[in-house]
Amino acid sequence: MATEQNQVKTKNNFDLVWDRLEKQQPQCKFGQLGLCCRFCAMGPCTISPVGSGGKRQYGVCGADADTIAARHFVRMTAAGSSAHSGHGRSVAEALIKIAKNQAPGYQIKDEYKLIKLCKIFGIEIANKKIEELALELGEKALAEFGKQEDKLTFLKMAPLKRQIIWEKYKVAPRGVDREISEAIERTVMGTDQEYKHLMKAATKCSLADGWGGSMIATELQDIIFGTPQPLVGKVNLGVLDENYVNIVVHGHEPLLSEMLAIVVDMPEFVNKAKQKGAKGINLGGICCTANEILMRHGIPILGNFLNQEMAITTGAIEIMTVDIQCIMQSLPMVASCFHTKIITTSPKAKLPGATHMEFTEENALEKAKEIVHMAIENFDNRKKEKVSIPKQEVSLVAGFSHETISYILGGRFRASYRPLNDNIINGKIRGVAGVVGCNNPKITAEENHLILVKELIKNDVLVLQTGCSAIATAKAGLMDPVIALDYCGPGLREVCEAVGIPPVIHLGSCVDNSRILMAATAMVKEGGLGDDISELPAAGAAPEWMNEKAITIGQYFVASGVFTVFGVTWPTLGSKNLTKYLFEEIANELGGNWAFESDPVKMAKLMLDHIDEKRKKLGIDKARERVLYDMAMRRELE
Ligand code: BF8
Ligand code: SF4
Repeated sequence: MATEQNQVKTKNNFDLVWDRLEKQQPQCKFGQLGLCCRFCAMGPCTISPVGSGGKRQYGVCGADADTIAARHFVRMTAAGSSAHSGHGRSVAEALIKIAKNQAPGYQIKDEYKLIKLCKIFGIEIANKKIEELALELGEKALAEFGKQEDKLTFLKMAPLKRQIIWEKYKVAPRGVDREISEAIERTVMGTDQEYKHLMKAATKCSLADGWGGSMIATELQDIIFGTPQPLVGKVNLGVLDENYVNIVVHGHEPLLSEMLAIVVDMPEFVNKAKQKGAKGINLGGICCTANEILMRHGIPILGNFLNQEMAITTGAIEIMTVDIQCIMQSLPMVASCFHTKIITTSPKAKLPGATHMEFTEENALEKAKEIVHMAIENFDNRKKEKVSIPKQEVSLVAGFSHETISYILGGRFRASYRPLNDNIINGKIRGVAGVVGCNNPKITAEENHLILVKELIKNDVLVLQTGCSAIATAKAGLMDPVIALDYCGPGLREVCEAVGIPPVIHLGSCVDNSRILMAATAMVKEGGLGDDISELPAAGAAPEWMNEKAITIGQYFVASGVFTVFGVTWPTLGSKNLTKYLFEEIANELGGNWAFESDPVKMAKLMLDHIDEKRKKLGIDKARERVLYDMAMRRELE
């Protein structure tokens, strides 16, 4: 393999993700159906798919299709939860260091949110300095990961009815680490082998992500970097500028990218760049870290997951820094055909062929300066003949949070979800959808995101977005209010025009799916739309998912009461029982359930049907019946 890669390099040629996908065909059917197990050395075992007539119904240990598919599903949720929660833990540790004055360059930007969070965590506020509060909150947040018996603090933010459901079905999570560890323990050969019981582990460790690790990441980042406010940004590869030194941040944790955002504007570095013949320094982002710095600084986004290699092929990037999650190992190989340097920065993640420059909160400012300096030096190595930047770029409005939605709708002095609820009740807005997740090379260039979101807004559904899905629709102009309004149904359009929001709202990165949970909770608490998230006319979707993290997010949406549809492929299809449980029976316990639909138009229909069913149950379905005026009626009205 190494030799092959070297040959590729010398030919100045490279494979991209789509080429590699093609070379992987045909992909293993057992794996696709969740019917392959390698959990012990009696295996690997594969189970004959239902209807194939095959005789292999049990693994060597006797595990059946239900157990094998369920164990995989549980491990996916554990992996996803560990990834988001590792991010949340880093932010809690950073807050502690900031409070102790050990993190030069960082500060507490949202004191209001700090105090709000302190109250939630039961911290006495009176007569304490901001640093003391930050330290106490950081320590309490960090302790959430290791709680052995007590339940997670943020669970009590959920609607009361939801909390009772979690208690009743014994899925209210304890410490994040404990739930992840137990999930993996239960999947070890010869341990938990009853698929519904295994699913409880998946639910607990997913809820520990949504209402734990991810929520901690989101809320504490807001304290450190500021709660996002609506702003205008730009997206697509055209945001690169051949006259500038281009630095790209890729990955998930904004701790380093925030620092780079400060350093690239420092006059000493801008002047250095100018001495090299550049007009200045241009910072851009890819994937979720891009969403984070867009939301708070308006720094442009080059693209999402599938754009990471393409970005390098522009030949115009001096440095791409990467930290954790969704980083393709191929980056250094592609970069070796250009002058681009790939820098790994996390103590947790290295890449063969990349330069490792480990970053901590203590050295962040210095490391950011070093990286910017390296980028400026590398500008000399850029080969003009290899530079080719696509022209495409489009503007978007980003920077929404569950709090800013409330301010925008109700006004700063009477911030409230009331106008949203009222417009749902009167039928101008049919419902709300969370459309999130990755993009996947198995799907034609983000087609599913675009078709689904357009279908939803056409039918008056307000769409909340995060992650790579948000970047996909932003690239198509759906987060530019002027462009997007043309795709809206009349009711949604009227509300968006009156309030001044796009019909597709960018809520941030994947850990910010916790903002969707909070927005749904705020809608329930506002009143008039039932007593629980499961009663809302709302649905979720990840039409092009690929990462295990998406499964964890979906499972915590479902376990929070949301009907959730995934596209591309579904990992339990080899087990009829488990699939029936996830697609139907789980709703009897948790109020939400999964569906799988690869056609985005049909996916939209499933979501709309669900929204309409909820409207009917709430008794607000009549409000949507609109009179269609014919010419005679119009004349009469005039
Ligand atoms: O966490 S949407 S491809 S970048 S996993 Fe990854 Fe998927 Fe993008 Fe952000 Ni989320
Ligand atoms: Fe096979 Fe059972 Fe071992 Fe899995 S755990 S590899 S099904 S013997």
